[in-house]
Amino acid sequence: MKLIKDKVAKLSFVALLMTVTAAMFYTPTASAHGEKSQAAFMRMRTIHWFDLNWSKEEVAVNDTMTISGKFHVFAGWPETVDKPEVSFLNIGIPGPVFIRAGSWIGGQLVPRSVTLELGETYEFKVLLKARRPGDWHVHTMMNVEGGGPIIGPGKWVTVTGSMGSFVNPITTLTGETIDLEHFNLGNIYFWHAFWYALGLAWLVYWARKPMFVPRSIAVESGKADSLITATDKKIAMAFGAGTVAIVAFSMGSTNEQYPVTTPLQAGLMRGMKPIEMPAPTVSVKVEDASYRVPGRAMQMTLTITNNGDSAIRLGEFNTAGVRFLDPAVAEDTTNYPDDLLAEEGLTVSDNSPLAPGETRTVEVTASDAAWEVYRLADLIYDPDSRFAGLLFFFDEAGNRQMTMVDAPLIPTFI
Ligand SMILES: [Cu+2]
Repeated sequence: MKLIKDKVAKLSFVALLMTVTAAMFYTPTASAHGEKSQAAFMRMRTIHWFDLNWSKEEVAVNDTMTISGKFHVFAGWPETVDKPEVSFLNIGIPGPVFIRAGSWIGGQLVPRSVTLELGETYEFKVLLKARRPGDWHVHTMMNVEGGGPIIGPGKWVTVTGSMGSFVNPITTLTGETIDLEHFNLGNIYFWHAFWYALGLAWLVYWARKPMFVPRSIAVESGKADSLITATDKKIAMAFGAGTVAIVAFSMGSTNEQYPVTTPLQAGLMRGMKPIEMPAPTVSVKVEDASYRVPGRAMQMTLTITNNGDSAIRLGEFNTAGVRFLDPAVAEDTTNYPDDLLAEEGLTVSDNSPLAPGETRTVEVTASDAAWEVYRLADLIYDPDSRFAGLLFFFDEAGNRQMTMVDAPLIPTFI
């Protein structure tokens, strides 16, 4: 009996060891950085990123790459997120592994916060210059004041080379070319060290003599004055006057060295130019929409009317950065991040060409692991069970048009 017990104990110990070892060696690659944990309805009902393009997947230190695309600011913006009156086009990376050499919305450089209008679609571009070697998951993102970060799709980009060779040269309006990576560092080190040393010198001057008990006794016995000698007073004056003199002198010399300086440039940029989107010739009505809990898919019943003059087919449904495609109609050619791309994720009950003037009600299923991986299934925990997304229709010539859908999304349970 005892033998069996020992054996069981030994075996379970081995099993435990194996589990621990396996756990230590299991390093899952994070493929999302923050967005998964955000409320699903917020991600579906704020900013829709589409037509994204990462110009490179591998880039050497000092080389540049661009992320470009479009984003639609959803008109049914959630109450708890402030309207994007003050927003900032950011990039989601773990620190400056790239530097942002430029960012544009509608062709306008946007180093400051901008005002975005609900319901509008904008074009953007971000120019990144590689700085730190590694594999980085690069996201587009929008910071909304009073709302928080709205994270767009992320894609892995590899930076090669060595960070030591990174340079960030700029030519100032006074004609000097400086490297922002190192500019003025020596000066900052010098002045901080200088003033720190001066503070230490003052402390050391007094700390040469006994500091606490003898002085306390002197003060208590009424001989406080004896603690500060005439020399002490002179030294104190020297420190005081010297500090003022050094401040005044170095201020003057700095002004001489940099005669032209401007204040920090700041302030909201209004009047961002949206894309003139052609009025869609297809109209879509969401009759109902549901998702199974638990499950990996959502279903919509859509009534589609083609008001244009060419037959159309539904090619894509895009929500929260996840793209569901019907492979018979649309194919991704942009190397969209795998984990967000459901190449065969969209099934339409009848996706035969819809002739001009025709109306058809179809069942659409958007299904992919991404629905669960990106926790859109977690809509069940949200206080507003509504979704929104983009539908892309293609005519016979391959022209695309976009329509917005937005409706309640009702869970169904087994
Ligand atoms: Cu990420």
